[in-house]
Amino acid sequence: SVHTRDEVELPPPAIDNRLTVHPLWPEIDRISTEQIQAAFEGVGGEIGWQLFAEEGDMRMYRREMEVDGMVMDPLKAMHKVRGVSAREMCHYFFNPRYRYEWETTLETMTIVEEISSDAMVFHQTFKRIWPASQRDALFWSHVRADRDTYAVTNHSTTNVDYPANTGACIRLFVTVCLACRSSYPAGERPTRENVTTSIAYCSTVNPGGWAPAGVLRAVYKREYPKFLKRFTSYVQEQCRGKPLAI
Ligand code: 6CM
Repeated sequence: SVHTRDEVELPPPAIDNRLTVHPLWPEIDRISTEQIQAAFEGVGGEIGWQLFAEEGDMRMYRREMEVDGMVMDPLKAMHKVRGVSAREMCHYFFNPRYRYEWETTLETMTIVEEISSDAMVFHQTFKRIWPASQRDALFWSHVRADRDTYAVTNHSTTNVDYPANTGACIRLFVTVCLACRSSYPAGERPTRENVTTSIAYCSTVNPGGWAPAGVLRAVYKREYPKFLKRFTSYVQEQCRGKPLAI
């Protein structure tokens, strides 16, 4: 190539290489991409999805699935929330400083690793549900903007400092995706007053060890709608009176 004396090499673009060189990155990238693509795919016409909760704009579906007698029902929820943006939703879901304020099944949360500003590893213990043993989980969490979608993906991982099934807890395995899209009237600027965010929340939990199917399904049926209603109204409350972050 021909260079004149005045030309200088440009520095590389500002990428966060703490994330891209991390050994978990290929998995984080692949699973997040898959989850976000699947999140808004319909459940309506598909065989096996049953609507189990409906309230206002919220609809929750599950597919009954058992592997070796353990309940692994995939769950999918759709919701519409006014007055908050997709970005705000994901900010409050990802950021650990708010988690105890909306997550009611949580007993403890520890930050295991801060991979980058948009990826972390968490260890969490959950409240015990009688008559099953207490559960814990170790998962990475990643927030990203992907075209018109903001999303947080959580997926179980391992860490030598947090071995599974050594204490009182049984390790559960989770894949969760909260995907959000904002909309506002064509030709208008987005404001707190005219913005609506569509949410797709998908969750699959493998309980990791014996838990009575009936109890587990009853807990999910009660706790997932409670979580989504509580979390969305928490974000609305947090955002009230603040400028819209789009
Ligand atoms: O997605 C949710 N929360 C995130 C932040 O905490 C994260 C959590 C994933 C763990 C989901 C596990 C739920 C199981 C809780 C019940 C305890 C199980 C006991 C089993 C023995 C009978 O993605 C919101 C999760 C809302 C769950 C209702």
